Amino acid sequence: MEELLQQIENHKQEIAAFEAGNAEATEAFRIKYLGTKGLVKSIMGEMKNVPNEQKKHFGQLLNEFKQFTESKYELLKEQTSNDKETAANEFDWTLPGDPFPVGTRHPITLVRNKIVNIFQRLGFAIAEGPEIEDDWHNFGSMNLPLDHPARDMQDTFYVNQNPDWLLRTHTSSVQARVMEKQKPPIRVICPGRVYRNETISARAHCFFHQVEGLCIDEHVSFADLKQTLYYFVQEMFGKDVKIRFRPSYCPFTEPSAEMDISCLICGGSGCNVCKHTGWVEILGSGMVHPKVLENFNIDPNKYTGFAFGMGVERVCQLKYRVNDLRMYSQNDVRFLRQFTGAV
Ligand code: 2U9
Repeated sequence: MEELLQQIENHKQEIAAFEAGNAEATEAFRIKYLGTKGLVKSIMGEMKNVPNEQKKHFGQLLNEFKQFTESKYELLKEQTSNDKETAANEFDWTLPGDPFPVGTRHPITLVRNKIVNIFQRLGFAIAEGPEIEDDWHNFGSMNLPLDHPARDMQDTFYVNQNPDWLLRTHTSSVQARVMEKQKPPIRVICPGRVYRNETISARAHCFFHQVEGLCIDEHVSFADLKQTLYYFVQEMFGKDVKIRFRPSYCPFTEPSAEMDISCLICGGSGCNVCKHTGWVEILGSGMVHPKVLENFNIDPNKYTGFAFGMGVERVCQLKYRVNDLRMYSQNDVRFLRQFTGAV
């Protein structure tokens, strides 16, 4: 009997030390100790060899051994059989979700929207038109003579099938279409892509984006032009920025003037960006040429108008110091991402 007691003690130690890494090991434990041919059953079978006067004492010991083994099995089962469920219960549902990568608006879009929005607040309506234009809307009606260099194949993309068709070189063609349909008062802002036959470099591209404006009514003066553009600059670049006008030449405006703003980098004291002049050019403008008004049956003795045009890339360059035009169309996300939340 001593031997049996020793055996039970050894098994108890073995069982206590048993570790199950997974559900299969727990099942192996069950078969080994609690199965129909398992150890507990076989030790129970030893009862028949125990003398009668010791049966009660042994019976208690064996039952205790059986319960000990069963509770160990329950513990192993809990530890291993519900692996997945346990993992799910331990997941912290309050953690923030995985970031969802979203795109950003292109800087040209952001700046164009900002420009357009400023003029909309002044009562300008947005007008759009086709990128493939005819000679009249792009050049003829704009008072560009037949021998004007802009009309040259070297400067303008013509459509092969029809020599009268071209890729618009400015969005003035949109204003031409507005004037065809609508009579004064006219106040439109025309954003859009334009094309010019240029060799691509840091400073030139074969397409870029313009915003042009046109305001025609009775008694519209150069003072209106100046105040409108001054408001635009203050909204776009801030209240401290100064403006100046320089006389220039443009076939569709007379008089014409280029507008500079005080250099945003040095504030006017002189730096590389403004070539030490304190000023940078931002747009072209002028009073609509009487011939252009006549081309659309608008009486130049009754109506006057001002117009202006600017390159969106140029405004973007001044605002964000982009110094290579090619960046706008390379779609390098390292460049594009920098404008998240800008403007
Ligand atoms: C109509 C009449 C007049 C639009 C104008 C400019 C002056 C001008 C350039 C600025 C830089 C083009 O993008 S750029 O290369 N624009 O200098 N544009 S006045 O004048 C118009 C437009 C439409 C019917």
